[in-house]
Amino acid sequence: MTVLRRNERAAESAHATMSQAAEFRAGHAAIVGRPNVGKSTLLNRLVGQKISITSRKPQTTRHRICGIVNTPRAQCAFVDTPGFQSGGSNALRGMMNRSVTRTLAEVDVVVLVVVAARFTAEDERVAELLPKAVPVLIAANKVDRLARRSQLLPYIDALQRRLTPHAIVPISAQTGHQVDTLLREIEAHLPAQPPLYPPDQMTDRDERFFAAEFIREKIFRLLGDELPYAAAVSIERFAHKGKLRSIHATIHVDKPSHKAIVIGQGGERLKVIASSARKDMEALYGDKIFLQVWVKVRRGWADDAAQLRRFGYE
Ligand SMILES: Nc1nc2c(ncn2[C@@H]2O[C@H](COP(=O)(O)OP(=O)(O)OP(=O)(O)O)[C@@H](O)[C@H]2O)c(=O)[nH]1
Ligand SMILES: [Mg+2]
Repeated sequence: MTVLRRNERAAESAHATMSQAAEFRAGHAAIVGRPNVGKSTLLNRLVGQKISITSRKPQTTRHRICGIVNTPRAQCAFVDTPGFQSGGSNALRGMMNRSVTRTLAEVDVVVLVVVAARFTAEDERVAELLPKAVPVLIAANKVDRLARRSQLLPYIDALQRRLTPHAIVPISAQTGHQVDTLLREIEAHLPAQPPLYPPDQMTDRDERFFAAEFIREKIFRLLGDELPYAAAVSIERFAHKGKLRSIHATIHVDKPSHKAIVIGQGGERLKVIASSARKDMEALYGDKIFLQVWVKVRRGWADDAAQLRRFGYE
């Protein structure tokens, strides 16, 4: 599989800084939390590239994705996970939750993301899943939205007593506020060992994956509340011709009425979905894209294990 690489200059400078540290640390950190707290926004901020899709709607992330961050002292592979969902279930939700628990079993550090000054029953259920043997850091996100900063100290105190994490760092993944402080805390809890990934590797996913994900993001961002959950994207063709990538994608929806909504009047909505996804792909790959998108009705795909595997759900 071809994984996505950093450009040469960024890789060289990462390599130069990485070799300076006396005691180098490296490992994996899981980013977990209930849906919509800002896990994927945090991953993108840490990596400095948009690799994980985000939206105002909960349950945007469906696939585990790893983003690798190199600093002078450490290499940290962050694993973004789907928001953990309690209650009701279909095959898709089961797979998403299993991907969270599997990730928790594999990492050196856990970053539990919560929304600053809030701790809900759903947060509590995620906290109960956390392994006892692994250091847990809490990122209290969206501090830019806090009406009163004075809310923060009592909140941190209460959380510290309740969950006894190794640290609580108030951050804003959106503005970048204190994300560096969080990163330094995480580094300090990684095992001392050489880097696990080559310095030019940015993620564990290939270009096909991002093509499908960026299309799905536009569906989440541009369509009404119900429809995004009933849509999946597959890549039929991904061909390189010189510097041009030619991509054929299919959006699978549950019902014929959904198909009409995705396509829109005179195909307008589908055009907007495709062109904004193409711009994201061009920004990430640094080359031109020719993208064609079709819409197909596939009833019950979210409850069909074979279909889910076809769409890349593990
Ligand atoms: N104001 C503010 N909004 C944020 C911040 N971080 C994330 N958001 C917004 O919160 C919403 C959810 O962000 P995501 O990163 O998609 O959240 P997530 O936890 O990955 O969500 P799921 O994948 O659905 O579990 C988006 O609209 C983000 O723009 C922040 O620091 N401040
Ligand atoms: Mg997410």
